[in-house]
Amino acid sequence: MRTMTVDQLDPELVVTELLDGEGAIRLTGLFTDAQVLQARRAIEAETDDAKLTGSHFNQGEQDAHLQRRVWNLFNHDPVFAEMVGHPAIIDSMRAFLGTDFICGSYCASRTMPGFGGQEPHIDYPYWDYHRAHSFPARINSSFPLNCQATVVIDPFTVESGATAYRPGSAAELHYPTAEDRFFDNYQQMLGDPGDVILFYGLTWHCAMPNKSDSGRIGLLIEFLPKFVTPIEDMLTDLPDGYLEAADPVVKQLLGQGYPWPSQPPNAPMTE
Ligand SMILES: O=C(O)CCC(=O)C(=O)O
Repeated sequence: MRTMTVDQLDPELVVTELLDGEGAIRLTGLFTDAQVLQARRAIEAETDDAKLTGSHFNQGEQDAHLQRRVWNLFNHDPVFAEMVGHPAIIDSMRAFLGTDFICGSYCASRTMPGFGGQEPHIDYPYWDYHRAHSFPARINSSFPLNCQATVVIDPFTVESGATAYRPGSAAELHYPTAEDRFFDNYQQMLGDPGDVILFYGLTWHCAMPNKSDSGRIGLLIEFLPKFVTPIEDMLTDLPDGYLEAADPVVKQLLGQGYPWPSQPPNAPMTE
């Protein structure tokens, strides 16, 4: 996986690497140890054994208690809004998805020791793409309608089960099946706390078994062009006044800059 520091970042390179290259790129050292620690403490507190409820699990996940989720991170510690708004992420997404892109989901995934790994999947066009008949004719991967970002909070190693992916698999929009023999040919998104891995959500990927003796936290962010419906409802539970007080980038990420749907349709935006 191509790796670069913030100083080396060229958003156009992100575009070519995600669309024409492996489909994933690692940006190193975006966040300080203090930010990472603050994020880790918040997720560990939320996913502590004593606090677990059904909302921490995905429906149908087999060993659900070993992959714990915290949804809508905008609604948790302020460090999460800081992280999603990092200029290196925002500049990359502006180049990849257009300047008015939004955030479609922002959650934490904490895999616990003994977690057995996920099924290979794609994140876009969402998890039901195996029902291909419910999507438009000739839907394809020729331009991006999604980007995923993983913020590495605990070391992403082979032992801790760093996300596995099939390089180049986004080139053809296809939900991976057993015939694709994903586990015969994959790489892992290895990274250090504070790194961010960007990948095109059509890339086949999955969390791998956690064979370490501690939890492995990653923050999973989905970005979308402004006109695509988010997968996660991040507005309903926000505290009163949150949006009014939010900075402009967070407002944009939460879809506040986009006028539609409205009745009647408002006039188009001007630059
Ligand atoms: O936690 C990971 O390594 C990836 C998780 C993932 O792909 C997902 O939950 O959709």
